[in-house]
Amino acid sequence: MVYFFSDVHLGLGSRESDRIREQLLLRFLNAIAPDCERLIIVGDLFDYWFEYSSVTPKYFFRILAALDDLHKKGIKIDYLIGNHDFGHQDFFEKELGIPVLHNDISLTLDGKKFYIAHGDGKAYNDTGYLILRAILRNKLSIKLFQWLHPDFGIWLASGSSHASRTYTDEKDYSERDGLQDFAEKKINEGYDYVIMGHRHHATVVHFERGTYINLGHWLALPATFARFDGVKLELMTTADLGLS
Ligand SMILES: [Mn+2]
Repeated sequence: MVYFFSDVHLGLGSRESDRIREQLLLRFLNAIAPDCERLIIVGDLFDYWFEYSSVTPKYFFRILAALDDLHKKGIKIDYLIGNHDFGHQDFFEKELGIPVLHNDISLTLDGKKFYIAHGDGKAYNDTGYLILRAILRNKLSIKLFQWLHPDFGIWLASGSSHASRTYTDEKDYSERDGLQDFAEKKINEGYDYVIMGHRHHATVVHFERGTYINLGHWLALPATFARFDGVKLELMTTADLGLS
């Protein structure tokens, strides 16, 4: 089985409300471990992530330990970053052995072609956001950030995460959904499945030649995720696994 999830946004809101998401994700990782061969995280696992040469955000250690356990059990994990959790250096790669991917993924699983993207920058009129993203992810901005005290730096990072949310949330998706149109384009190029997150709206759209799934989010329960069993891709909820 290959599992996909996105938009858990760990670190969002009060510590108490965040613990609910954290516990659910821990139970989810535990529940899928027996049959999971590969886990693909499709962005915004964290509401903010910013690391220094010797410091990482402290509230995420249980999740990091759980991912480390899965990886040690031989489960391949791919972590595609989103518009919130982009401040990575080498911690995931070096300490956990989990690659952090900065670009969309194209891969073939059991003969099916998958196109996987977080989804930011895919809506219409997203040029302003793409510029903001280029600045935030710029190597020099990240270097300058390194000189700030971590408490201040992470406070700023969670602030820019808020700005990113406000920016992308205020997008008018009502007339046409740029993500869905993007998915349709990819399917017409020959992909069987397109998987994205970011919109916080779980969706399954069947086109003539393929299917688009938006993974939804973990900010309300039950949380949503997708599973590919080698034949079909399904959108599921944590309630389907007996978790709520
Ligand atoms: Mn996002």
